[in-house]
Formats: sequence, structure tokens, C-alpha cells
Amino acid sequence: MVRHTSTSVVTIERFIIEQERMFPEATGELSGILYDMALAGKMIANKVRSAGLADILGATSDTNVQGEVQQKLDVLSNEIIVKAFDHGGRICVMASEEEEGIIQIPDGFKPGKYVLLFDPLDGSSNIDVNVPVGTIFSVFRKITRGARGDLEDLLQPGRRQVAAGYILYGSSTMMVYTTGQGAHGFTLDPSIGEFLLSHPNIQIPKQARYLSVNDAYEQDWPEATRSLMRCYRGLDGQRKALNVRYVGSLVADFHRNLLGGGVFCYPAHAKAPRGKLRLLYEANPLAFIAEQAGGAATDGYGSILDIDPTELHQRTPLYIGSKAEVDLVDRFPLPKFVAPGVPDRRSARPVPTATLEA
Ligand code: FDP
Repeated sequence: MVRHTSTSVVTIERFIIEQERMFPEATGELSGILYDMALAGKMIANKVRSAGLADILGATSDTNVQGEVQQKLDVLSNEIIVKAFDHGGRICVMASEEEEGIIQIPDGFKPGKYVLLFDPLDGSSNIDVNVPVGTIFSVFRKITRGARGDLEDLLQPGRRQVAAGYILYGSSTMMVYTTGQGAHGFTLDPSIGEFLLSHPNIQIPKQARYLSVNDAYEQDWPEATRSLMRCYRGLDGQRKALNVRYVGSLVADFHRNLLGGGVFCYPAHAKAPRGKLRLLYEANPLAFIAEQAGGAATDGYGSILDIDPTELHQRTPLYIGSKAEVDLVDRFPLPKFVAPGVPDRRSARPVPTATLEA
């Protein structure tokens, strides 16, 4: 048995290689994607850390496809990720929360067999006030036949993800990822510029401590949502109240609940009938991690991972975290909000469970 000392640290590279060895047929391409994401994360962390100094804080005049004002760091982070992946021959097509259409691999570079979706800098309205933000990513295998990837490759149910993760730019920078073999966390050691294994095989505590929800929307919630929140707060006399913690930065809220036990809720409400968060860039990857850590994620009608997406920027209600708390959502029949003309369909197709490599 290896005794871990200060000189026998496990770098993210070593960990990825050791996981890859469990799959003799692995080509190393998925591992390469994870390294590239770790590198992009280090570059973004560097920008986030020096944001105030470099005078790149504040909003640009551009708005993203969701109609939100883009922060300069969003634009930079988006560019960093696109450039980290567009030439490596591992990815055939990408989609970003910050870009309206699909992102093709430029002519002259070989498209690969994987598909990447990402939110380059989530929680960006918090940047100006020095609150943690994060990057979220999701990887699928290409399913279409052409050399290039297309929209169909990007619109796959979350159950088919082969890898997903996030990088949290907090008091330290952490990367958490899964390839379907557990969820593992790495902390960036800034003195050597390496992500080191700090949280192997994360298990979300069964006993939840936290409730994360923006209850400014309470007036717009349907009655069932109000009852569910009263239950979480112990106001119905049925259970002990959860502590409320809401950063308003999804990665930070999710991460705290993953390590400490809890549930994050972003319900649908009258003014946001499909919720706010994006299925492909936020809900799917975090749901994959939550399930790998023994937790769960639902939109109130079934597992997030079984939703068959119809649009790149599709939104979804989200309840995610400790399993017992997420299961509680089923006891409160939420009304079905479906945007006009958008079928709310779950995947009828059986989907394979994720493995490290094809
Ligand atoms: P932001 O608008 O700052 O980018 O998805 C975006 C997100 O942040 C999440 O990170 C966060 O959990 C949520 O929106 C906060 O929304 P509310 O302000 O409506 O609570």
C-alpha cells in the first residue's frame, strides 16, 4: 500500500491515467479532454484571480442568447475553452451557454469523436462582488455519421454523458469530475500549478444540512412548490428545518451541498415557466455528478438525466442534491409548466450507462 506523504501526491494527470488503465480499449482521447479542461480551468482561474487588477471587470455591451448582459470574463472564458478544444482532434462539435449556435471545428483541424457542452463562467453576475463562480462541462460521444458533428450530437439525454464536471473558482480552485466511475475532486496547488487529488470518491451526505433556494420568487411559485419549501424548512411540523444557504452561484451552491449534504432548488414559477437553469450546460453535468456521489436530480417529474432535449438552450426546473431530499419532491405534485409548442418528452430510448472510453 502506498503511504501518501507530502511528496507522494496524486496529480489529476496520474489519476486520469490510472482510471484509463481500467479500460484496455481506451484510446486516451477522453483523458485528453479532461486534461484540456483542467488546463482551461487553470487559465480561467488565473483571469478570475487577477480580474480586479487587470481592469477587466464589468459588463460588456453585448448580451448573450438568454438576453443577459455578458461580463467580460464570460467572453474570455468562452474563448479560452473554445481555443483549448478546437484543434486537438478529440471534439467534433461544441456548444456554449454564451453562444447562440453550435460551434464547429474550424477547417483544417480534424474533428474527433466526442461532443462538448459547457457553461464557461457560471454565476457571472457575482464576479463584480468577488463571489465564487465556476465552469461546468459535459461530454458525449458523437452519434451522427458525418465527419463533423451537428445539432443531433449535442441534443442527447444526460444519461448518455461519458464525462462531466465543474471547476469552482472559490477560496481555492477545485475541479470535480466524473466519467461514471465515481465523482472525484482535485484542488489546485497554486505553488506548483497542479490539480491534486483532495476528494476521492465523493459521497454526498445522506443527512442533508442545507437548503439553497432563492425565495424572492415565492410569490410566483405554485402552491405545491410553496408546500415543498415549507416542508424543507420544517414549517409543516413534520421534520427538522434545513439551514438556508444561497450564494446565487450554482457551482458554489452545488459544491457546498455535495460536500455538506443538502438540496439546491430552482423551481419553475409563473414568470419562468420552465425554470431558469439550462439543461445542457448546467443541470445535466451536475446531475451526473450528483448521481455518481449517491445523490439525485429531478425537474419535479423525473430524473434530469432522462430528459430528451429539443433545444440547445433549453431551460429546466432543478432540484438536486442529497437523495432523500430530492425524492421528497415527488410527494408534492408540481403543476406541469410546458412552454407552448415545446414537447416535454423524456427519452423513450434505452440509453447506455457511461464508461470511460468506447
Ligand atoms: P447567474 O445568473 O449569475 O449567471 O445560471 C445562472 C445563475 O447565475 C446560477 O449560477 C445561479 O444559481 C442562478 O443563475 C441565480 O439566479 P437567481 O438570481 O434568479 O437566483
